[in-house]
Amino acid sequence: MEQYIVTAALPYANGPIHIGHIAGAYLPADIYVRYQKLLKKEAVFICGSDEHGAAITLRAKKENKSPKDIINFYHELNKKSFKELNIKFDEFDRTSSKEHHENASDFFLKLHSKKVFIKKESEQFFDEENSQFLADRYIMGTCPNCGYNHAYGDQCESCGSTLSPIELINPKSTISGNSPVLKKTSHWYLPMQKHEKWLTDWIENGNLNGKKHHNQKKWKSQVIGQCKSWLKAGLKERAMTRDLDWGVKVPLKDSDGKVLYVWLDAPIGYISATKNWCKKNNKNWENYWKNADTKLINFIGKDNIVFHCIIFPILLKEHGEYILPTNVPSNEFLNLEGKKISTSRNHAIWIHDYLNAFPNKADVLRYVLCSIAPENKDSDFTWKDFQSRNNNELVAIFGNFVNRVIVLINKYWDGIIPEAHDINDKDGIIINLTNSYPEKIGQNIEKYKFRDGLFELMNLARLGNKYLAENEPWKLFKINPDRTKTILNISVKIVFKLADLSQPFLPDTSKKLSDLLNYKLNDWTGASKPQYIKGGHQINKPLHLFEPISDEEISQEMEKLK
Ligand code: B3M
Ligand code: ZN
Repeated sequence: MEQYIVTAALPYANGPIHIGHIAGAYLPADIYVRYQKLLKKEAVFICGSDEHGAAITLRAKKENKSPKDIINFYHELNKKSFKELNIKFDEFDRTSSKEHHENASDFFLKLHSKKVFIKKESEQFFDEENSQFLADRYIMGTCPNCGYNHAYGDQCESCGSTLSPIELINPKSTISGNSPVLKKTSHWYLPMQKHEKWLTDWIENGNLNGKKHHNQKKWKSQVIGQCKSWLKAGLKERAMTRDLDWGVKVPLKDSDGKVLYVWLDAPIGYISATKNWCKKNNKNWENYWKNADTKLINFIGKDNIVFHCIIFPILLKEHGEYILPTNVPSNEFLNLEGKKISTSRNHAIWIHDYLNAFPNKADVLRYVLCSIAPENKDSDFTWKDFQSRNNNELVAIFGNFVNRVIVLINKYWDGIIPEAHDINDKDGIIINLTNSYPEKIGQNIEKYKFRDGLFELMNLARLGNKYLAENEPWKLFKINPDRTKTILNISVKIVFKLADLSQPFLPDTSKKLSDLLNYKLNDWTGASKPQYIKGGHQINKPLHLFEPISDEEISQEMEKLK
C-alpha cells in the first residue's frame, strides 16, 4: 500500500520558532498531511527538535547555562507553540534521546564499515585558553571580501559570502576573545564528488538505479536550480565529524572529543522519530523507510536544500537499504516588514508571543501565512497586511457569508434548514460550481500550491456572498417564501462545503462550523460528493467565526518590533 512519511525540518532547540519557520516549512507540511489523511491515505507526520551543533552550545555559553538546559527549555516551548498553532505532528521527537544517539551511531558505523568515509588530517583553529577546537561559528574576524569586522568563520553576514575560518583577517575566538592557534586534528570526510553522476540523473531526470523514481516535473524549479548549481560548481569532500563535546559521539576508537556533524545526525533524526512513533503504534518502521512504496516528502526552507537533496541522499544511498525523498518542497524566505527576519537582532514574530497577544487566533495566522507563503520567491509579512487580510477577507468574506446564512435560517425557521423547492438554471450553476471546489483545492495541494488552494477556498465563500447578494432572500421572504427556502438551502450547502474544505487550512474554523451546523465533518471523498442537505436538519445559533482586529492592536505589535 502506498504511504507517506512527511517530514518538516527539525528546528534547532536554541531559540523559539517564528513566523518564517511556520510559513517556510511547518504550515505547508501540516496542510499537506491533513489533506492526505482526509483522502484516507496513510501519512505519518514527523518532526522534532534538533538539539546538537555549535548553535546550541554557543547559546548555552552566552546564557551561562548547560546545553541540556537550553534544549529542554526550547523543546518544550516549541512543542507547545506547534500544538497551539494546530501543527499536528504524529511524532515530535528530539535528537538528544538515547534512542536517537544509538540510531545515529549505528548509521555512522554501517557507513564506516562500508568505507564510505575517508579519514583525513587537517589544521583547525584551537582556543588554547579553553583547550578546545573552535567550530566555524565560534570564530569571528574581518571579512576578506568586504572588510566587515564581525564576520563568522563560515559566513559574512554583511556581504553574504561563504567563508572558511582561515580566510578571516585577524580571527578571534568568540569564547575567550583570544587569537586562536592552528592545530592538527583528524576527521571523517564524505567524498561527495564521487556521487555527482547519479545525483544529477536522480535530481534532473527522476531516475534512480536505472529506474524511474519520481516525477521531477513535480519538484520546484528553484530546488532543482539550486541543486544544479551545486553540481555544476562540483561537489567536494565534507567533514562528517566535529571536535565538540556536545552531540552524538563518534563511535570509533581514538575519537575522543569528536561528535557527528550535526547535519549528519539531524536528518537521521527523521528515522529515529519514525521508529519511536512505530514503537508506540505497534508498527514496523522498516515498512516505511525501507519500502519503495513509501513516498518520503521533506518540507524545508531553502537554506536546507543541499542537505536534503545532496548530502543526506548520498548517505541514505550509501547505506543501501533506505528510500530517497520523492520530493523536497522547499520554500523561500519570509521577510518581516521589508527586512530579513533575524533572531540575533530580535527582528521576528515569535509564535508563542503571537499566541499570547492573539489567543484563539491560530487560524488567522495560519490564514495569513498561507496566503503570503514564499512558495516560489521571498515574500513579506507586514502587520498592516495581516490586519487587512483578517478584516477584509476572513471577517468580510468568509465570516460574513456564514453569518448571514446562519442568521437567516435561525430568523425565518428557528434554525431548521428549509427544503429546496424550485431549483432554476442559475441555482444549478451555483450547485455545480460548489461541487467543483474539492477537486480544485485538492489539485492545488497535490502540487504544493497551498496559496492557490486557500485562495480557491475563499472563492467558494465569495461565490456564496455573490449568490446571496444577487438573490436578496431577506427581501423575498414575505413575497415568495418558497423561493427564499431554495436560496437558503443552496446557501447553507456552501457553508457545509466550507466546513469540510477548510479542514486542512483552518482546523479551528472547520471545527467551529461543524459545531454550528451540528454536522460531522466529511473526509475529502465525502466532501467531493454532491451534497444534498435535507431540509429539517437543525443547526445552532449564529456565532462570529472571526472578529475585526483594531488599529490599536496592530500598532502595539508594530511597536514591539522597534
Ligand atoms: N535544524 C537547520 C534549520 O533549522 C536544521 C534543520 C535540520 S533538518 C534535518 O535551519
Ligand atoms: Zn563580507
